[in-house]
Amino acid sequence: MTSRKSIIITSALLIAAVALSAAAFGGPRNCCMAKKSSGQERAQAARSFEQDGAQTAAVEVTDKGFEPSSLKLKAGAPAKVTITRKTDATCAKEVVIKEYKIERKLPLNEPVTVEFTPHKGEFSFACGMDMIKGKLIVE
Ligand SMILES: [Cu+2]
Repeated sequence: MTSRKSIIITSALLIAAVALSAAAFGGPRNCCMAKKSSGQERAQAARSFEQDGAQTAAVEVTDKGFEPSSLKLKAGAPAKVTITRKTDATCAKEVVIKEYKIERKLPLNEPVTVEFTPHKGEFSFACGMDMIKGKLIVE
């Protein structure tokens, strides 16, 4: 093999490797496949009340998904749920609560507070692609 040929082969291999890794890690559709169900087992309830009767809860987006992944709220009282995205490692860069028609972008490390008055039932909140999920339990 001449050295010229091996240079050509080496650069062809490099280009192929770059293209492959771009395909594997590039698409936002791939980003939360691996994280899909993690965080679900760690369901904890988080609830507190402000003096004016509004209930507040805080959720973080970590590499495990939404933490806690389950929130308990009281039906009929205004709720303020603050979501802070702490990681770039998942695709949960926005939060969607379909039942309450809420869709908000989650800038990194910036608390975003959504307000709604929950009614009784169980509702999900999720990333924009409905892959990383959490649960609202309203009693
Ligand atoms: Cu997603």
